[in-house]
Amino acid sequence: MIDLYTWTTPNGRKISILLEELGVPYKVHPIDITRNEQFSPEFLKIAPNNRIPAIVERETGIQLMESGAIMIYLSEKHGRFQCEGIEYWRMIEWLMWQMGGLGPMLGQTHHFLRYNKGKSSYAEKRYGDETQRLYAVLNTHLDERDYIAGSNGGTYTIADMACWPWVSRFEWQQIDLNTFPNVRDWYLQIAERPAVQVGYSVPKFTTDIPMP
Ligand SMILES: N[C@@H](CCC(=O)N[C@@H](CS)C(=O)NCC(=O)O)C(=O)O
Repeated sequence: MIDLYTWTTPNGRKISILLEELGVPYKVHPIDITRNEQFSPEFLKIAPNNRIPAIVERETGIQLMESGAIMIYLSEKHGRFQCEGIEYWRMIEWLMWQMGGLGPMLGQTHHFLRYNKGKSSYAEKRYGDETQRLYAVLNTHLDERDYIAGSNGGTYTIADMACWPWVSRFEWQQIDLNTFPNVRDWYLQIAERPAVQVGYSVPKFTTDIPMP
């Protein structure tokens, strides 16, 4: 049994989607980051960086923060949603790309293009341009591939599950997904998965999965 500490954000949804895909039992503990619950002393014992998501595995007592580490741990433990050989490293490469680039940059884009529009034209241009660049990189990578890693067109892995919830906020990022057709097709294919549809609404329903 996994205790999942999460909120309705892309980083949180990565883990609920993975747990749904794995079919692993888990108990959801909502941490409302709009009410600063991520700073509570109880949560800080599990996640000292005061960010969701975090997990506790009851059987082993293992506590983990950082969505990338959680995804690697769970997928390796269950031997699923992984690649082999060099493609394992391709998967890790793109997981790191998401953790170091797509997530942090698009997070800034949400701040400056959605929540604080008009406050800084410099930041709007910087993060808007970077968002376009990152989508173009993913679009080129998905040319002639169905999934981010794996041979022969790719296989659905944690690299896809890590990137997908960030792309699901394309409207917040002022991205027209139709201008990145490979990303759009990849996004729509993953959106059809029942586990993604359930995991998207953890810890609670906010909206239907956005459609381009
Ligand atoms: N690198 C971390 C980032 C986690 C993160 O930024 N979580 C956000 C929600 S998506 C959060 O908890 N924010 C709370 C805050 O900014 O205080 C991960 O991937 O787990």
